[in-house]
Amino acid sequence: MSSSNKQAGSLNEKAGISSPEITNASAISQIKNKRRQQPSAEELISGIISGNRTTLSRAITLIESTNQDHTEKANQVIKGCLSEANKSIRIGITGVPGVGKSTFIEAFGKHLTSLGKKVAVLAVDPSSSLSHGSILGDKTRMEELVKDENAFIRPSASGETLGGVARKTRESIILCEAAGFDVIIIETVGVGQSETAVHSMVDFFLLLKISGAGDELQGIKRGIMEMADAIVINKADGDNIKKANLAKIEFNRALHLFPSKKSTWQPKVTTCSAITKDGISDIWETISQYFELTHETGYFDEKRKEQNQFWMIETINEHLKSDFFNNPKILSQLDETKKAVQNNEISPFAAAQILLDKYKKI
Ligand SMILES: Nc1nc2c(ncn2[C@@H]2O[C@H](COP(=O)(O)OP(=O)(O)OP(=O)(O)O)[C@@H](O)[C@H]2O)c(=O)[nH]1
Ligand SMILES: [Mg+2]
Repeated sequence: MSSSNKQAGSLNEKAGISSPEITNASAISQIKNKRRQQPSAEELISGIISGNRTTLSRAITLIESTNQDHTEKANQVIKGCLSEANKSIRIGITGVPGVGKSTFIEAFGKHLTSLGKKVAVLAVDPSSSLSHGSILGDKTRMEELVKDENAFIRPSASGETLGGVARKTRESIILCEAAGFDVIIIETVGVGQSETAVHSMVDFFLLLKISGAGDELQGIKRGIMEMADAIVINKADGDNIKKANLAKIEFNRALHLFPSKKSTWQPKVTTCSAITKDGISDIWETISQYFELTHETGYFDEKRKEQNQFWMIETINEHLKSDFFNNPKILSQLDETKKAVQNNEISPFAAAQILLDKYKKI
């Protein structure tokens, strides 16, 4: 074997297969062109509604695209899916890195599919544009769920702003619901403001914790405790069980100090192990109780309506902001104005006003 052959051999697993003689170039290019053709909005809508996961993935990619043509098509698809959506339960899951979110979602998701539910897992993780999506790297942690035909797992959209990433996730929820997924899980890492964004797009918000050195409440943001409909202390297995039970008592005590929720739901604290699966089915029981209560009181629909309004305003905010900061006339003056503010030549408020006035005239 010559040395060049050896090189080729080390780069390719298999030698290339030459084209059979009956294929001709024009037929191949025709097939390739057909594959390249993008499906129409109608085709995407009917594919999604029939539960085709490949079409669903394609449509989500369209939502995530920043190309203006794609945005218009994505909007058509969302519109077409809206009437089919809304029949799901949306659950937000947050917790600091390493708490066991992925392992928990694997165990919880498998439990749900074993009950005949269809589960979609989406994420809001604005940092994922750097880390390439935490869920993607999680394929090993969610090994079983990834293979489950009743589950759909999609990593976080990458984007510069939390608002942008969150909006894309929210639109993806609609498509997943239209595709027949009845439980939508939205995962977020418990850092930054992403919990607030996720809280505003789900029906039930679950905070995942682990028992610490006894001082459980230390370092927990009060706002997150207040948002939680359930606090689940994970890794309650082996030597950890006792500590987890003590943590449960402490969290329960703390939760009683918060004012009661508008939903009238009293947040629950439970323990579980995502590894041994102990306590996983109880969590679903708790969530089901929440849905029973909020459907009965009408709070479920009321909250969704409020969330829709919130997202409308958020979308306008995002749009205006990006339109302003991407405007060439604003951009050309922004640095200079920033410097003037830095040098105390002008107050930040007056400087902002000048730029805003300029923008309004554009
Ligand atoms: N003993 C025990 N270990 C667990 C449990 N759940 C998760 N782990 C372990 O904790 C580590 C972190 O779990 P992940 O599921 O990756 O945690 P995560 O919250 O998704 O982490 P990030 O994706 O980095 O935010 C892994 O080594 C898991 O095996 C559990 O219930 N018991
Ligand atoms: Mg993870």
